[in-house]
Amino acid sequence: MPFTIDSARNIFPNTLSADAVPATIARFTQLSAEDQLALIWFAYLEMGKTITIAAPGAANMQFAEGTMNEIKQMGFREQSQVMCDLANRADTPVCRTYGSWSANIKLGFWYQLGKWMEEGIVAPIPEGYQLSANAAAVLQAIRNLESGQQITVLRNSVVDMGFDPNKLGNAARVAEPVVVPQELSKRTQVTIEGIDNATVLNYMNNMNANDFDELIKLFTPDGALQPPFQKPIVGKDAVYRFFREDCQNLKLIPERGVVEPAEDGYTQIKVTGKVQTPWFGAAVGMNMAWRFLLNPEGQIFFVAIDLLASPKELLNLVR
Ligand code: ECH
Ligand code: GLY
Ligand code: GLY
Repeated sequence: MPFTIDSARNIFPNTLSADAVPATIARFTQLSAEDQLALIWFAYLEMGKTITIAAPGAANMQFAEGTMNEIKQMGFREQSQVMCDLANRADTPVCRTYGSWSANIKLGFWYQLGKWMEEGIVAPIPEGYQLSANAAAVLQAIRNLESGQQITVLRNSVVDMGFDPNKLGNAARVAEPVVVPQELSKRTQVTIEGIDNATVLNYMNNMNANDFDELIKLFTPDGALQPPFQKPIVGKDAVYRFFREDCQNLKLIPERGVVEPAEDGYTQIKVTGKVQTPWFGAAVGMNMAWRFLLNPEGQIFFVAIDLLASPKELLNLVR
């Protein structure tokens, strides 16, 4: 039987992903809005002592500016209410606007609010705020994660806030402008121990160059990409849109991999290595795996990207 997206998801089943991330988010989601905001505030302050976060670019922020200025004009009570609404995923005008934004715009919005909270322009977390026992336990769980997992918890909790985008429809989506691909002469080429497969090397190199037009050509028309802790994004159009909205300026640093034949002339390839996000640069290297399933023509039918449970998993290439 030929592969389906569902059966493809099970290639290299021994890959251990960082289950602590969704587990921590599930506990976080149970907390009150006040606790959620205070917890992120404390986590953010603690992390800020060791890693700096890059300021979002102006191009990124233009779409959030109207809403941010609206919040700036409000009194503290109203500002706190808006922030709680976001954590509660309420149905309000601000929550709907927020829900229409790409992940990076949501992160940039909170980055600015955080600055304004420090400056006293936006309502701070009340001095001496006491986290509930549950919230304190979740904060401790976050402290115990490695940095790549910590920033993933932060990112995913911010992305989950606001009105549910699935209820808004595609027309409402707002993302930062797409950058031009890097000039050919400036591109670096990855090398991966154990891998000389052209599709995999082109995948890494095109992603690193923001060359999404070339990158998408590597996929089959019904091909799919599964981001960490998400369902597969299916079909060339949807994957292309994901690249343009959510994948700019990533740095993929694959290290090693294995290739092996699969059924029906397909090939399965697992690669492990590091990934850096433009928000933290080289300060945070996330331990990642890519699990590719290529069709007999060498096109990508499926690729899963996993955040690994531990650095030890970087060496786990068993089939
Ligand atoms: C304050 C208190 C009130 C509440 C809130 C606050 C602000 C919080 C802020 C948080 C900022 C967090 C940030 C997190 C960024 C994380 C980025 C990550 C990126 C991971 C990317 C990966 C990419 C993998 C992929 C690869 C592929 O091959 C295919 C594509 C793709 C404090 C005010 C909320 C400001 C900035 C984790 C892993 C490799 C799947 C994308
Ligand atoms: N500062 C990182 C970004 O805008 O994606
Ligand atoms: N957490 C990786 C992504 O979906 O962008």
